[in-house]
Amino acid sequence: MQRKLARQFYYDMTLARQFEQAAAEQYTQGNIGGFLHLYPGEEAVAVGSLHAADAGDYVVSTYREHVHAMVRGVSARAVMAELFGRATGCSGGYGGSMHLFDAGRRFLGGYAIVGETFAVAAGAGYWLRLNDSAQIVLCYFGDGAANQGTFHESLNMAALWKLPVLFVCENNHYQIGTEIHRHSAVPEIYRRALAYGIDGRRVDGMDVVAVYEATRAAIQHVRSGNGPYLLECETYRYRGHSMADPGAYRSALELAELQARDPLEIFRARALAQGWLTDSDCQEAEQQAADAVADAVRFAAASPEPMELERSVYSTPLDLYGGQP
Ligand SMILES: Cc1ncc(C[n+]2csc(CCOP(=O)(O)OP(=O)(O)O)c2C)c(N)n1
Ligand SMILES: [Mg+2]
Repeated sequence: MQRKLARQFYYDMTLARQFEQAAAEQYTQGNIGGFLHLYPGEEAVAVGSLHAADAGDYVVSTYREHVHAMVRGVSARAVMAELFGRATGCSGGYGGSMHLFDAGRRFLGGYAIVGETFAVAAGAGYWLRLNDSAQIVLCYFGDGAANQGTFHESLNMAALWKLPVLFVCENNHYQIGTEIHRHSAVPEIYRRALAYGIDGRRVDGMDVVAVYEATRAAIQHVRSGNGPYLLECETYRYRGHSMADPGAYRSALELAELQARDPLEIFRARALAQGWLTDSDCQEAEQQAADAVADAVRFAAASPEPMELERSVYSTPLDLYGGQP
């Protein structure tokens, strides 16, 4: 593996881990409102898969999408400011944690509705197909979302029309507090795609290199005009479903076992052993990530509220009345 890519993987996963930790702290301090779904444990999925895509490819994600946006190139500042609901956020402060968006980086959003992403991705894929575009769409979704009707409707149409969509399942084995064997008759999500004539496979989602390689092969399949593909990444989230969930439905033993397969630790050990990275490369990346996160929090806290808020809600701007309704 190239040193440059190895460093990028390690930096991005470290930034992801530290960013989410800082977001949790800011939420606890009351600086972030609404819902907040965090990604620790799942970093290898977004980092490995998005680095296998081209900058011109489109990305559709869920409400657990801070890391996808950042790997896509949205700055930590713009993401943190959006979490704070500030005008400098990537959605102008109107969206918050679940609605990050950056059209310039072809990041077509986080979506709060479970299963919403499938139809958005199929629509974007249809447009690309109509225009004979070489680009594809990467569509992220959770294991629970595969039980939604939109999953089946969208996969059927995507297969029928050979749409260039790579469906990436982030199978963390839980739909809020319900474990996969209790919510899914077929717990291997990739096998559901086979029913629609879509190829798919499973990959270890705790191994960033395995995710990267599997995604490259899957993208090659989709970009060559073979229609959609479903890549299922088996992963685990360390925290509760959201900040409102203490995650008491799973045992300390289960959590400890999965944390022992930490994607950052696995990659760090492998990169050092293979000579892709040195210890000081890793320390430098960790410091750089810590600085970027601290800077993002300072930036968000110092940013103004979205002053246009009233104009987007009321048909008559309040300032016509000198601020009095
Ligand atoms: C249509 C719809 N139904 C229910 C919910 C409430 N809800 C939010 S997240 C979630 C669980 C989804 O689990 P999964 O798809 O596995 O994603 P994960 O949170 O594990 O990443 C549910 C049921 C919702 N947001 N939208
Ligand atoms: Mg899940």
